[in-house]
Amino acid sequence: MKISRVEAIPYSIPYRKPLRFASGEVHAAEHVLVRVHTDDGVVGVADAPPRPFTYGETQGSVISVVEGIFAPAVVGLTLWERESMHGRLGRTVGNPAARSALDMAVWDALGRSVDQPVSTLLGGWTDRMRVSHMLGFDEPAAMVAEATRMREVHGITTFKVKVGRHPHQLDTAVVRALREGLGDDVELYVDGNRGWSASEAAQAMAEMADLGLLFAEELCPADDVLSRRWLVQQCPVPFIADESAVTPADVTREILGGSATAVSIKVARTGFTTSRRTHHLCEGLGLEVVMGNQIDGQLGSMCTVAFGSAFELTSRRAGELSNFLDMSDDLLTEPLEIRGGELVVRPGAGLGVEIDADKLEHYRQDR
Ligand code: MUC
Ligand code: MG
Repeated sequence: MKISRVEAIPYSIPYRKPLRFASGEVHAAEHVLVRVHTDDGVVGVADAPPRPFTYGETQGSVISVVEGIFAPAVVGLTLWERESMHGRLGRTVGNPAARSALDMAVWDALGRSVDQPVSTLLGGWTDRMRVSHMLGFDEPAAMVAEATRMREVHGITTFKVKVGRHPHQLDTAVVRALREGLGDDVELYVDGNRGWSASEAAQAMAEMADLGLLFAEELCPADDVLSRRWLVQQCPVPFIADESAVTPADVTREILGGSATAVSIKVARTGFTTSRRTHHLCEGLGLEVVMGNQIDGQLGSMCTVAFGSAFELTSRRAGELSNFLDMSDDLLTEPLEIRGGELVVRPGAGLGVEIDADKLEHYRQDR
């Protein structure tokens, strides 16, 4: 059960439809597949989606830190020694997607070794999550049409709307069109990816006051410290910290400082080991939690549902689990399916998914 080798494999899969938001846009899943091998032949996998516009990582930096620093730090540890691993990886700052993929691949390998699903090892609260679909920037009619199709085809009734454009009326018009087009039964919330100033955000929230929003997320930069607190104080719905609260220490700082009142947990940047700490912290503080999406493929989405379904708090709200629907292809042997607005944990050991060797061969970029 000792870790004997770690691989970091770059691959690229085009998106059918790019996702556009205030801090960037994604046209292809240029990710790194991390595989952890043990001396008794078990292989665990997870995915690292580098997001340079949020955390500064690139495919190259993920491969470099995994191969050069993280792999030598964990080879020789057993799969049970996850806290030792966490401590060793913690000696290197930053690199959240690289660290998380390695952590989750170890959990997958552990689950396979003991023949248990990762979600059971983590907590086993339920086996499914409701799905929230993220709507990227577009014209109001196109965004209403996409949401309508998601409801008809997949049964999704919760939508996160990307906002943060200028003038802000571009976005408030979309949210109004969604509410009018989809009716009162759908849940709507907004994510600004730091695109507005605090005063623009306050104005936009006032203009959307009658639209029954569930949450507001990162409407202005957390680095605008005092104006962000001013905004959060007057926000009529929970204000989610996403990219401003990556580590548990960030969560503590942002929440106690009055810069957010809810938290997005993304396993793509905190793995399972640190996400568990964040979950416990949020539970202790009495915060609402949303399972977020780092624009993940199917493997990353399976990791999110494995974690989100493991606890009552993380499965209470719909999780952001559907970005993979915009990809032209993926790496799993059995594609994920969102049915009745839900994504269900695969029953097998570990993450319950297998990588299709032919697809990986086709999309990998290191050959
Ligand atoms: C999100 O919730 O912000 C877009 C940028 C990023 O870092 O994650 C995505 C989704
Ligand atoms: Mg966000």
